[in-house]
Amino acid sequence: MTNRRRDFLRGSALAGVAVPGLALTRAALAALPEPVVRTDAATAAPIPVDGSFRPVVTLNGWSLPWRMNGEVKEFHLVAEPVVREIAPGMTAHLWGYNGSSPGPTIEVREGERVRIFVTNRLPEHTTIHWHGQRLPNGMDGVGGLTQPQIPPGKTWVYEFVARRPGSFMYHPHADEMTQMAMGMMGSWITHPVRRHPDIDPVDRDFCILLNAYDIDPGSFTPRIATMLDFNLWTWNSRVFPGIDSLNVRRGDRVRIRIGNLTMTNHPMHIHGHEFVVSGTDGGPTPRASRWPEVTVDVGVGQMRQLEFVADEEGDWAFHCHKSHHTMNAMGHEVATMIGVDQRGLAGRIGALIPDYMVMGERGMADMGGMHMPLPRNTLPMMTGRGPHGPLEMGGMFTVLKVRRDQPPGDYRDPGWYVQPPGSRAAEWRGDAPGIDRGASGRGGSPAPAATRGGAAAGAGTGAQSLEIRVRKPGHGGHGGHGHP
Ligand SMILES: [Cu+2]
Repeated sequence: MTNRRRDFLRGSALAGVAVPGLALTRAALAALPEPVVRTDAATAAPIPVDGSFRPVVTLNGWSLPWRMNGEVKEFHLVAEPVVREIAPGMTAHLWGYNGSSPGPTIEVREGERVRIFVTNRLPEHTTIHWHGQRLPNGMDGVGGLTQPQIPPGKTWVYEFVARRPGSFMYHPHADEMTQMAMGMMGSWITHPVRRHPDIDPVDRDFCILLNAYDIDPGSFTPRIATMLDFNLWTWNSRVFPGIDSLNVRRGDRVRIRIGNLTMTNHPMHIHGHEFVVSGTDGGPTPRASRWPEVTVDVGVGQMRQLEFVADEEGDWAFHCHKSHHTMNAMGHEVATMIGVDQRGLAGRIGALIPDYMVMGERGMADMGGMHMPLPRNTLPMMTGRGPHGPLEMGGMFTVLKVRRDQPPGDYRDPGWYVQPPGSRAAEWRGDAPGIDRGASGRGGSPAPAATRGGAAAGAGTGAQSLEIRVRKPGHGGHGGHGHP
């Protein structure tokens, strides 16, 4: 956790250098709230407030400071190009707000009048749509339908009352395919003004936007025409191991607000606990409609609030359950080589193709411990190290860290969990009887596969015959990650 004020100052200075060409004069800016900018990807401490609500913690993000102008809460968003660290070792050239992608989280109280100044420093026009809000039609931010687009260099003003409490999002409704593929989005939280029958106070309140990018290894700018074949599955424009852990005290009531602005659904899964969905972008769910889950699908354009009591100590995986979404970019044209004896193959092919490398003979786990030469500005496909070895994860994965001694209100990483002696899975050292395959008629274990040719391997003879087809057809034809 870093000092916010210092970061803001440093961020402002950096942004001034990185994004020249500000169209506003100094005099014009004086009438607007100072645009606060933050460019680093550390999780910021919750914004200090007067105690009227418990602020959220945006994972690898921050909440936007405001100015009170009479009874009106004023914010200033600046749509602009940003440089985002996706994880240590890779940065992306994105578009965002106030120095970051996603933009800062906006936090208000139910019933407040809110005024948002939006300055456009992009090379093309934009708007902001306030996803899920009740507001006057002219404030809905749909370019061409409810307002003309905001031209480059101009500042427009939105103003409405935050009428209902809940978890919302904001994003452009102008050249959407480009602007959302480039990272323009943010979270909006409206806290209840008083105790709401369907909203419980919580001890920790986290906020995550699911997004996705298609950035070729070695390049910096997303391909914006991609519809499904993204290769970086991100939370708040970060991938594991760049996503901070969720650090909580044992017994804390925890809320995680998750919005999905990717082009596919994400089944979000938490280990070791059951949660309920306490709200959507439609508002708090009635208590009678809640049931325990360990996975909830967050559809495209949806928001889900997960809530649970963190009563089991440990390091618990928290991830999207689509296994391709917990991996980073790679060449997905790779053939499945499981079961193929590749001994000697690399040398023979290497004579034809320098730098050729065989992989995946025993599954892809070999990759987790492998140090492959990578192009500049990309990440290993399966990476991260835990206390017991390689984690073999990337993308939409992080860790929920539950500790009895995590101080209240302290969000710092407590390090890895030390399991009580004798409570971890371990190697069996007793007798191991053979496997009786009985009725299968095959009798005994199949012999190890021998390689013949490259495509199919015949192993054993007669009743033990087992044919393994190892080259899977049709890659790229069913929503994979490859670039056709
Ligand atoms: Cu997913």
